[in-house]
Amino acid sequence: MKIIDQSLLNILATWQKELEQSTSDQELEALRIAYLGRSGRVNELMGRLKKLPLEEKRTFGPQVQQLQEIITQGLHTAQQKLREESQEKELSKKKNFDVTASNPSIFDKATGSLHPYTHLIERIEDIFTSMGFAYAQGPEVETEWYNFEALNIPADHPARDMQDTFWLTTPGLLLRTHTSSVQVHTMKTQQPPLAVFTPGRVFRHEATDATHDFMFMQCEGLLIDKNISLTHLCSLLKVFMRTLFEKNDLSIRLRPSYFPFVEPGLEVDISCIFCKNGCALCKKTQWIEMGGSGLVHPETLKACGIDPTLYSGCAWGIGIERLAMLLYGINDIRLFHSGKIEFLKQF
Ligand code: FA5
Repeated sequence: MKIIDQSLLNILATWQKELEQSTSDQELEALRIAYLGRSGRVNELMGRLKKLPLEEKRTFGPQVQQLQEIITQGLHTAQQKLREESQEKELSKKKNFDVTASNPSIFDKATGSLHPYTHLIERIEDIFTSMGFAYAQGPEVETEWYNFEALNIPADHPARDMQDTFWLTTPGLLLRTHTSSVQVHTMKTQQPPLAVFTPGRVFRHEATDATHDFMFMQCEGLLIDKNISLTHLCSLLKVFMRTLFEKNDLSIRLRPSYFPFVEPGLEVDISCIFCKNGCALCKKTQWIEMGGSGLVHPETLKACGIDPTLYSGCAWGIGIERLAMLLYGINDIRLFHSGKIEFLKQF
């Protein structure tokens, strides 16, 4: 049946215009609701149809039905076309995908940054090499001899309890508890004079908190030559710390302490870099603890094949995270291994 009723022809014309303007699934759905939905135009016409006299119903009814079919078919065709177009687009995108092309917007956002460790170790390396020290390293899985015995800490020595150890299942093997074991490797393989620094990872079976981790980094400095004394240790520490903190008036304080592989053993403090009269960071003492140091014990020199009557040496070991925390204002040591992007992005 052909549509001849003017009001229906008007609806059809408007529908066709609106259909041409609909370019997305959402717009087509809105059109379907507006025309075929419960309160849509077609249902309105059905309501009108019910009220018409029988004679008019006979001519108007089939025209309304025809209109409904045109709209249903039109919507179906438009949806089909849209689907085909989007499939074609996807296909051509895949065909033309250049795996070698770079996307500058992604690279801008995803630029990596150096870990604070890398920053600090590079700085430490610069200072040591400028003082004539060479880089040295040793294994992280260590033997009891290198980690303890050669350092004058025999098996029954109470000093073993100072560093809680991760023992491996193979007897005599452990994860090194300090970089002092690298002193032993160096002295066993090189004859004095020697000057080395040894940044590296160490492990202790300890509970963690904001300033303690079970895996952290240390850097050791070791100088062996004839007539090395505390004066050398003091001045090396002073130059090292002043350069690292870029503070020419920074002072060093050495306090008596005990490490079996040095004699005397000394705790190294630096004057607080944040205050002159005491603050929360230095716990009102004006001093900040940095690490251990001392003159290499004759027993250690002997164990490593160096004659203590000819040579003497000084050594010191500092915690790298504790340094980084001071330098970069980091308040929790556990952040270093947290893998948190927000933390790492700041460096
Ligand atoms: C030692 O490990 C000695 N080997 C240092 C040394 C070297 C002494 C040469 C004499 C001569 P100590 O256990 O104090 O000493 O550790 C040195 C530094 O490592 C500490 O001052 C601290 O900065 C850091 N450190 C120690 N334990 C932890 C921990 N659990 N988490 C983070 N840093 C730590």
